[in-house]
Amino acid sequence: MKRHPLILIAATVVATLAGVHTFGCGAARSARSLAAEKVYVPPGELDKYYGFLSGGQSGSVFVVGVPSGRLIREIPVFEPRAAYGYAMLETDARRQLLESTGGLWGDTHHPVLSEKNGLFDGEYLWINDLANGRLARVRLDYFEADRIIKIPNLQGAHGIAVVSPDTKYIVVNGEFEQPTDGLVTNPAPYTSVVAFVDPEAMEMKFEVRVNGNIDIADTSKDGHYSFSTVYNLEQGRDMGSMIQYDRDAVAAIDIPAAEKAIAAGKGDVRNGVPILDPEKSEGVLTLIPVPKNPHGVNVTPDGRYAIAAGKLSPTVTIIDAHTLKIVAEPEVGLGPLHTTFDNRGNAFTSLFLDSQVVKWNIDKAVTGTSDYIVDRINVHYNIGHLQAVGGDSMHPYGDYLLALNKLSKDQYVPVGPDLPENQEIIDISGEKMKLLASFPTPPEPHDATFIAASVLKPLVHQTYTPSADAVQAGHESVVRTGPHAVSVDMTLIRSAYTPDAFEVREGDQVTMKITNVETIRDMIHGFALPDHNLNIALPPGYTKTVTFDAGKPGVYWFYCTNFCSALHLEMRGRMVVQPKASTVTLTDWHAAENVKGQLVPGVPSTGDKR
Ligand code: K7E
Ligand code: CUA
Ligand code: CA
Repeated sequence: MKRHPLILIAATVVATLAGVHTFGCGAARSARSLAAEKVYVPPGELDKYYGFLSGGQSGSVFVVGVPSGRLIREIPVFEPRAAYGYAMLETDARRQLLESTGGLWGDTHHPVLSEKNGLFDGEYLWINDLANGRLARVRLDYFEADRIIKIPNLQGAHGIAVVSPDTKYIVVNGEFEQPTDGLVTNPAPYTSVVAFVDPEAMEMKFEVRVNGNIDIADTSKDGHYSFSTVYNLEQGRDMGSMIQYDRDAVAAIDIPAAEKAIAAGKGDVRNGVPILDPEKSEGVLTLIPVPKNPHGVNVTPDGRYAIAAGKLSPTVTIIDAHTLKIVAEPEVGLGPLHTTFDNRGNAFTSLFLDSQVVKWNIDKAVTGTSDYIVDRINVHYNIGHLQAVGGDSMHPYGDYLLALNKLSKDQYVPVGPDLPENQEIIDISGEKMKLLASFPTPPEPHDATFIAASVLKPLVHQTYTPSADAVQAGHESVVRTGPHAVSVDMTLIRSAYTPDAFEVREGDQVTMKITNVETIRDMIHGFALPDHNLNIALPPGYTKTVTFDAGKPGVYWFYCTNFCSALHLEMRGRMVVQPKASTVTLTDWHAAENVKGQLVPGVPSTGDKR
């Protein structure tokens, strides 16, 4: 293309002016590029940390890369999810389990990682369902929920924690109090329990009765105590009566003492679980008075202190985690909710009302040195949890912190009256905190936990190991197993179903065992069957058995929903449902088919089937 010289000159002038303009904003620009560089992960490179964010009322866990903030995966837990074929089918055992334990939804708040010697080992992640009193475990080698249990004798499974340093139990706090005998005929007094769950078997071990709406949990690093905040020592039934006292409590449970009392048969068994009444078992429960409707409790990485956030008091209470004595109660700001830690002796507390993160020095606060506040940074807006990478382990990494904000307000283009949640990544590697980047999430993460990619990545499986009953290539079959029952054994590999056609009759029950025989990571095939409410996703090596009603007579094309090759769209097949009275066989049906298809003028037909 030929350009007029004047246009070239004009373009040069504009470019020069733009250059001058850029130069004028140099300082602002370079602060931006510095921040961008800290969170920029170039295409093809990997994030340094896996972040696990609870999905709140999404009922799931979000997997986010840190520092990029990229959403890498959603792990469905308490909610069916079509994209992964999770708990979708009425006959699916996991769906039936969800239905029988509270429903096809959940409210996940607190993701916690398994520990060995106080280090995250990358084996499991646990997550609570506040609404329906459940606890789920996610296997991190498959990123898949493998166990879900209902916790008996409590309502509102809220705070959960791993008993350090080797994951002896998962602690689950029951927040909503219930009549003691579980009967509405005896409404007073109300009570609740802290539950101790075996992490491997996912079975109840014992419970300890605690009154007053047990909220957030953590444990001492030596595994001796569990700590739970209690915000309704008043045992009020409405908001006004819950804020009468100046102090509520942190409930410290002496775990070895509780185990001893259980072993001595001191528990009253209800719904198969022994419950300890602390009034009858001395030394099990200590109530430490802290102000006022406390929320979070977090143990320092060195295990010396448990720190309770005051919520309605502008203070945090620093408790000696061995003697259970209060050692200091410094002011930090308005609405303190949760605390996390770096590897240099600093704590970071979220301030819901101030919309800030405050950084403070633990030793200085304990010794009463006046300059214990190190820094404050504004977040957007009304922060709930915050979590520094590794801040909930004995070895924090100390470089990034995630602020999990409840309201995004003006931070994103509006998407209706309902706006996304706002997560912000803060650089905590220096003395001053620096806000680096933000990213929106669906509703509504509460807490997060992080593990180094170098630890977890090598543990993640490439494929599923085929189960003993997997369908082998070459051994596919269609067998009538009864007057009204047909079994189909099917394999999937790029990009075909074998068999790609089968025939059943109206009124038949169809049982399909489908194996994806691919051996390459991420080579997923779907099986979507129209008008049968059936879509499953099969990762490589995976076998799924489904049973469904044949439905109305007709031809139903099943097809692959996961893009798998250039011939993905051709990956399909047919289920033919014959009317009850029909005598046509599959052979007749093949023979009678129109095999030519429509001819394109001038293009010779190969004569193949359409
Ligand atoms: Cu503060 Cu459920 Cu952890 Cu929400 S809880 S914020
Ligand atoms: Cu298989 Cu697309
Ligand atoms: Ca209270």
